[in-house]
Amino acid sequence: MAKEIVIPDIGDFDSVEVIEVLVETGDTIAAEDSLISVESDKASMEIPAPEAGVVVEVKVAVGDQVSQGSLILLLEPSGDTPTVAAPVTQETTPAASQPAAPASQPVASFSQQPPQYRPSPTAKIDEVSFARAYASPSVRKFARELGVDLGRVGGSGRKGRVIKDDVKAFVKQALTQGTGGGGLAVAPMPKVDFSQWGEIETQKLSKINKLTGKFLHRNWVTVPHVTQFDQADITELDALRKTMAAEYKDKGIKITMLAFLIKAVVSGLRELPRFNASLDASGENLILKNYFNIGIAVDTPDGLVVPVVRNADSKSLVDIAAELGEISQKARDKKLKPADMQGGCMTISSLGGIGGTQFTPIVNAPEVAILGVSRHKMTPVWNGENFEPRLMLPLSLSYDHRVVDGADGARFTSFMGRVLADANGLVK
Ligand code: CAO
Repeated sequence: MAKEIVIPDIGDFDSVEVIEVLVETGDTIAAEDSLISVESDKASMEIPAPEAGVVVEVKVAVGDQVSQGSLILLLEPSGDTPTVAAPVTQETTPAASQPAAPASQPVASFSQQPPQYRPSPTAKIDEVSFARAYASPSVRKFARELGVDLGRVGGSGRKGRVIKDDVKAFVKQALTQGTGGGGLAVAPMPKVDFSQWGEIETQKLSKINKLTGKFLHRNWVTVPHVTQFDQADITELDALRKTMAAEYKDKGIKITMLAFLIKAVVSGLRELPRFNASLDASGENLILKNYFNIGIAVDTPDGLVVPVVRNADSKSLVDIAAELGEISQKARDKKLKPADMQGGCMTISSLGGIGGTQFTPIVNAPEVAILGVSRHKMTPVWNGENFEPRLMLPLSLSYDHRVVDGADGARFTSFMGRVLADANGLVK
C-alpha cells in the first residue's frame, strides 16, 4: 500500500516555499534521494526520501507553501532501509568564510551541515567560491559530478540562485568553446576584502543589472567585435529637426535626433542587408530578415534596457518620435514587457544627450551590429576653399566580424553619413 511521505521536522519554520520538485510519478527512488527543495528567506533545504520505493503520486508543486507534516508524495516502499534521512540545508547567505552579513541581511538559522564531497578529479574547483555559490545541495552535487566550479556559474533562478539548467548551460558552453589551451577558461576573480583599505558599502545589483551583465559578458567574449568610427554632417538635419520640434511641440511630440537615426538605420539595413541578419545557433547559416525592428538602448535607474521600435520602415518620422517618447517613458516606469524588448534587428545606443566623443558599444547579439552615437559638435570642415562650421555627429558602429567585413562596416557608416546629410528624405 502507498505510504504518505511528509515534510519532517524542519526547525522553527512554519511555512516554506517549494522551489524544486526533484521526482516524478513513476520514479524509482533510493532512500536519501532528494525529493523536493524548499526555501525560506534564510535558507534552502532538500527533503530526502526516508526510504526507497516507487513514487505513486507527487502531491506538491513548485510555489506551494509547506510546513512540517505537509504531504509531499505517495510512495510504494520497496523495503530498503534508509541510512540517513535528515534534510540537507544550504544557507542563502554566503558561507561562513565570508565577512559577517550586514544587519539588513537575513542570517541562516537552519542547522547547517554541508554535504561532504570528494573534489572532482576532472576540474580545478575553487572551493571558496564553490562554497559561496547560491545553489541547492542537489545542484551542488550535480556540479561536483560534472566537475563544474559553481562559483563561475551565473544563477538564473530566484534571487540569482544557480539552478540545474545553469550548470548544464555552463557545461554546454565549455564544450562548445573548449576548455583546453585555446579555450576561454580564465582564472576566477580573486575575492578581495576592500574594507581593509577604507569604508565600503555593499549594494545589491538590480535584476536588470544582473541580466544585462550576463548578456553583455556573453556577447563580449563570443562575438568578434570591430568598431568603425565616422562622422556625419547633420547641419541641415538639426535645422530641420528644430523646425519640426517647434511645429510638433503643442501636439506633445518631441522630435528627437534619435527618430532621424532610426529612419537612417532602416535605410542602411535596406542598402546593406547583411547588417539585418543573425547567425543561427549552429553558426553555419545566416538568417536574413525582411523586417525592420530597431532597438533603442535606454538608460533607467535600474539599468540598461533595450525596447524595440517595430516595423520602423512603415512608420513616419513623427510616428517614430511619438513612439520613442512612449517607450522611453515606459522603460523608466518599469512597464516594458519582455515582448517589447524582443525581435530587434539592430540597436542604436545614443549617448549624445550626455556627452563623450566616441565609444565602442557591445553588439546586442544575436543582432550583428549596433550603432553608437555621441555628442554632436560644431566643427571647422574644409570645403576645398575654406573652413566651414558644420555640425558633426560622431558615429561608432560595432559589428560582428563573422558576418560583416571591414569594407561593409565602412560602407554602412558612409551611407549613414549620406542619408543623414539629406534629412528631408528621412521624414516620410
Ligand atoms: N548630440 C548633442 N546633443 C544631443 C544629441 C547628440 N547626439 N542627442 C540628443 N541630444 C540632446 C537633445 O537635443 C536634448 O537636448 P534638449 O533637452 O536641450 O532638447 C537632450 O540631449 C536629450 O535628448 P533627447 O530627449 O533627444 O533624448 P535622446 O534621444 O538623446 O535619448 C534615450 C533618449 C532614451 C536614448 C536616452 O534617454 C538614453 O537613455 N540614453 C542612454 C543610452 C545608453 O545608456 N546607452 C548606453 C548603451 S551601452 O552601455
